[in-house]
Amino acid sequence: MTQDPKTLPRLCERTAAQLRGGVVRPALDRRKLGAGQVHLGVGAFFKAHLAPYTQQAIERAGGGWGVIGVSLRRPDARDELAPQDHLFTVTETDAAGPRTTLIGVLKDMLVAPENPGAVVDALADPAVKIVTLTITEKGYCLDPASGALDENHPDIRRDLAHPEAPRTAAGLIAAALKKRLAARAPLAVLSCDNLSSNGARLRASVRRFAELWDPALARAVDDITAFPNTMVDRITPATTPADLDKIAERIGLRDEAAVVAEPFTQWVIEDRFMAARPAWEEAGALIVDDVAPYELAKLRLLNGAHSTIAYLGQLAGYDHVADVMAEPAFASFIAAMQTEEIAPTLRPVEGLAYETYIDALLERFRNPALRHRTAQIAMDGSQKLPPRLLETARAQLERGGPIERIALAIAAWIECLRGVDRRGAPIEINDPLADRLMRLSAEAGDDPEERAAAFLRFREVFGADLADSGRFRAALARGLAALRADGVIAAVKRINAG
Ligand code: CS2
Repeated sequence: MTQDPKTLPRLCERTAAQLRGGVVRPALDRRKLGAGQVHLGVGAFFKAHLAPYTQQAIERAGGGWGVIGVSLRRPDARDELAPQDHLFTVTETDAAGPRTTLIGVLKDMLVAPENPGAVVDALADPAVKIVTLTITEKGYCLDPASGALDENHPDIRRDLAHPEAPRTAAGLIAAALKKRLAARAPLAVLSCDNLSSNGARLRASVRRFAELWDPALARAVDDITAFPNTMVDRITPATTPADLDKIAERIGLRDEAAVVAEPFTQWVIEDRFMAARPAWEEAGALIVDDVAPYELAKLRLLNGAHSTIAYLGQLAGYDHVADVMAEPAFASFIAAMQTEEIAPTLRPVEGLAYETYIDALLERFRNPALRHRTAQIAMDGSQKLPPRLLETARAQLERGGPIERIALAIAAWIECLRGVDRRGAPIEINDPLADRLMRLSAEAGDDPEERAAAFLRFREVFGADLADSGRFRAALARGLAALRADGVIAAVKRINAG
């Protein structure tokens, strides 16, 4: 008889020896591991991507690179991890079946809103040389269209009013730099989110925050801090209760912090550090002079296609990416969009064959073992669309290239904002600008030309330029009209046929 997976003993230091199911264990001594890295935003992506890289780097090259984890908002991650002595597992899954690794690099968890001072102290500790961030696009409090710090953001205003007890990433880093300055303790801060030029943007936003608080600090930021650009990649769906049960059954212990991801993983890091760092290259990371080509290829070809799958899929009533990709009309639309509308905007780079890259992406999207929800990717469209699809559209407008499929993807996002799919089932809108966008959707009406024009005036997303592009407006209106007249699959076929 098999035991109910919910009643199995909890994973922790004491029980870890009982793990079964071929779990790979960390080859490092946790008790002796110093804390040299702080990570902001301990979610599924950190657990599935950065943590395994740091673990392998320590296993192969040593170093005191244990991680202090920080949650910027909720205590959930700490509450899951603390009873497990901060141990958790990562399970890679595809048609070949699951493979699980135990991760032991996380040493402690802090929750910023509960104790901002403790987070600032951890970030200011001179033993800490590396800060990594996965806080999602909205965590940076930027104006999505311009990419500059949104000085009117309520969280930024609050942190500027109380800079000694900050809660935003920019505020926490600035407060820590102030303390580090006295000790001249250099630091590398790595943004690992899907923003273009993520390091440069974070640097500019921290500098701007500092300038508004204490101009002397702003002038000193570059003396002690490097902000390398990075490209991160691993598809990591949110863990479901069913995943937790399945993993517990296989490994014989209950891991409430478990994550599931695809086998593929990639990390490209700009070689811009001021002090020591984990030997991530030993774990397969690429350390390069210029991340931009990798980052643009990934943001536009992977994330741009992902968002397109998410909005077209949601509108047509598909819950998972792999199900959307199983519909031939969608699959050929995505492939054509990547090949004809996105790849031509990317500069050719030695060693990066876009055709092969696209084929591999389509295969990854089809992974039948990953239950990646379209609703998860559809979240925060106002923040995601500018770097994923609108920058591509701008590049195409400039070179006179095709934009019809990109425009249909944007039209699908706009149609999702009605809050119902084409079968009348509700679509939940999760977006920091949800209220304004949904109001706009209701007020913009049904006429495709007027609806397109009304949305293009939403500057945080479309900037000032796209509203003035007659070509873009017309393509968007055609996309909206096709989705209304034909239904989603017919619209996809029609636009794809040209
Ligand atoms: C996805 C990404 O949720 C999303 O918006 O597009 O999280 C995507 O899975 C990762 O960037 C893959 O590396």
